Amino acid sequence: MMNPLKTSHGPKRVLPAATIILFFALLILYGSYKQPEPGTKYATWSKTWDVTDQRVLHPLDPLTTSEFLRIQETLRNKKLLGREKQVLHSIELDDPEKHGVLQWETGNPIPARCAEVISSYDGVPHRIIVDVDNRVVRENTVISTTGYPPLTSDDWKMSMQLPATYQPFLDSIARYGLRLEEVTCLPLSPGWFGVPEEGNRRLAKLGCFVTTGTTNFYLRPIEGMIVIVDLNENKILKFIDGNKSPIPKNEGTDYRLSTQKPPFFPRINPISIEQPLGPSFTIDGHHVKWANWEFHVRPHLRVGSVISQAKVDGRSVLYQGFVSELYVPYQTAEEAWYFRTYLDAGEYGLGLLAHPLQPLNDCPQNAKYMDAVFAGPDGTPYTTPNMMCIFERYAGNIAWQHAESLSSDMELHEVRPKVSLVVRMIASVGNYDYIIDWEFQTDGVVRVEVGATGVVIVKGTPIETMKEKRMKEELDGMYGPLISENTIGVIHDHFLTFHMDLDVDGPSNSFVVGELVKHNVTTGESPRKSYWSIEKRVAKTEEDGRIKFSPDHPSQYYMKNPSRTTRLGNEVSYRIVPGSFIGSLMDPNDFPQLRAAFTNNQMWVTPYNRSEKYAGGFFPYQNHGDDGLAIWSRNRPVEDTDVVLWYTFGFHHVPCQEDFPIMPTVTASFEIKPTNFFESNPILKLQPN
Ligand SMILES: [Cu+2]
Repeated sequence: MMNPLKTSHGPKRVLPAATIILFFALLILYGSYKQPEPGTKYATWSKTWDVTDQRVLHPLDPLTTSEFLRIQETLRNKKLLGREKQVLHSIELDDPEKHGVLQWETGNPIPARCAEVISSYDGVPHRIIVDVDNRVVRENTVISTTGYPPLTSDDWKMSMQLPATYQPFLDSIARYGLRLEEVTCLPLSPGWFGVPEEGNRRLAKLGCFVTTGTTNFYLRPIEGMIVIVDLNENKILKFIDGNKSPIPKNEGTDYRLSTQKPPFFPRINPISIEQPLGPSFTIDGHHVKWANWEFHVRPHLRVGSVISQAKVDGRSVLYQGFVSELYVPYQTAEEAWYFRTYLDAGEYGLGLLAHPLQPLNDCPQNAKYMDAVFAGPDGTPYTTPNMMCIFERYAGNIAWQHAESLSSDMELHEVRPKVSLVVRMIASVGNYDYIIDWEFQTDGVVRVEVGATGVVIVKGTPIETMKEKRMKEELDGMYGPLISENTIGVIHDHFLTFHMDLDVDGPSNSFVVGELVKHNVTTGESPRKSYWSIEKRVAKTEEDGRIKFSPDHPSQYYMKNPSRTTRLGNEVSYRIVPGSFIGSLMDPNDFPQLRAAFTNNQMWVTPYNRSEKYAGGFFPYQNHGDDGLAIWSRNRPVEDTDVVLWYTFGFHHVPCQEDFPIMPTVTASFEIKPTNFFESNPILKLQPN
């Protein structure tokens, strides 16, 4: 089904001004860009596979174009839009109450559609709930946390223009021999460090880059230069110009195919997945059915994508899952760097920064695509086409197999190929790109995988190579390895915290920690000296559900339904299977860590609360750590009730030369796995190819 936005009769697509500025900035930067020679395409892709549907078929369907227009009209009528000193930050579906969604069945009337509007008046942010169908404002409350909403398009535009009017900045770039048009300064979120002179000001810290000779300006920083801007007063508060490292050269920084010179990489022939009988999944609006799975999926401005009501064999597993926050602290204490401790989802917006996926390369040939409709700065809807893709993955792996070789009178070899279903979106948050995949397997496993790629943010240095002997102070002052001449890849972390509202066979669940315990054999009856077993305990309160992983004290973690057992009397559960995990090495009282205290544990379990969605708080921008998961989580009961699991994983990133000029994707993942959920292997009767 085609998106009505794409027909000539649909409303005009309006991009937020920030996007427009970035677009023009990129156009200028791209300067001499030439399209690469089109290669022979063996795989083809048809736009008629677009699946975005603008009807509201499910209570959790995202707001449609006509709903956005109705909200815009309602806000205008109530004088809540278009007012002086008014800024619209976001409009999203206000999820209906969970019990209403759970009771809803296909064919029932859709519960009242409400939108959550975040808008500031004279700098004071409000949360406004608009009843979309009845065109009335249901609530209008001031949001009172220490943080601010993400930067607006005007903030971007104004702050980027300020350095050009500031003489010390102009003098400084002249000393580098740079012209104004060769330099761009981008606003960075400043974090919060209790610095008195920053007080209660709304700030951005601009980092400056040289744009000539490359599209990859991130690799050409003017090191040590930071322009601190007061966003409310439209003025430069402070200019830091502390380091006079040379600007790293532009040779080798470009990653576009059109700029590469031979010899090229050995040719790999085009590859695609053939599905002569078509895909095995269906999408009705935003509801996906495939094999033994069904779920709802929608784009989201802040968190990128939301999976809801995932059921296997008609039994509920996950009410809702999404990236709750993404914390990226850089590990240097220098003046131009210490504040770079980003909370990307809440400070920038993963859905806002999602690019249209490129068919055949971002997603395989057999993918279907879903558009997103969001509201621009004046409330007018616009489309991000192909924001998500859904495809069946066959990577040549095996779902199960056995060949019988010990018994000579049997010739047995049974094998089943592993095919899974992937839901993907990619957020390009400035220099970094995050590939967020939800993979549904026929055996009931759900794998959440995040890939990180893009450009490593770098620090300029006078050091050209590591071959000369260096003073200890010089090495200590690097804060990361040399990844190219005069270019340091600064050490940092990526923490991804997922909100996983597991509802295993129903909403009332209990979290179980199964400790693996060593026992000594002391009876003398066996040559063995030791063995291990599992000792389970049920988390009664939030405190019991806070988990720090330790390889020396292995445990297994389950979400069970205490009122369901298998025919054998085993407790029906899903196991949370950690993949790569990391813990923060920062001091828990360090300012960034106070704001990202949700990363102090790898797992938290909290009672379900409709308002507790964002681990870093509602407005992480400059907040003081006074809102978010670590604040909500006290010692509430979590046994046999509706609970949410928060899972943090990610990477410690010590960059290396291979990360230059663009980083090969690294991935981290975790799984939820049925454990005594089914009576036996659920894919026993899977058909072979
Ligand atoms: Cu990294």
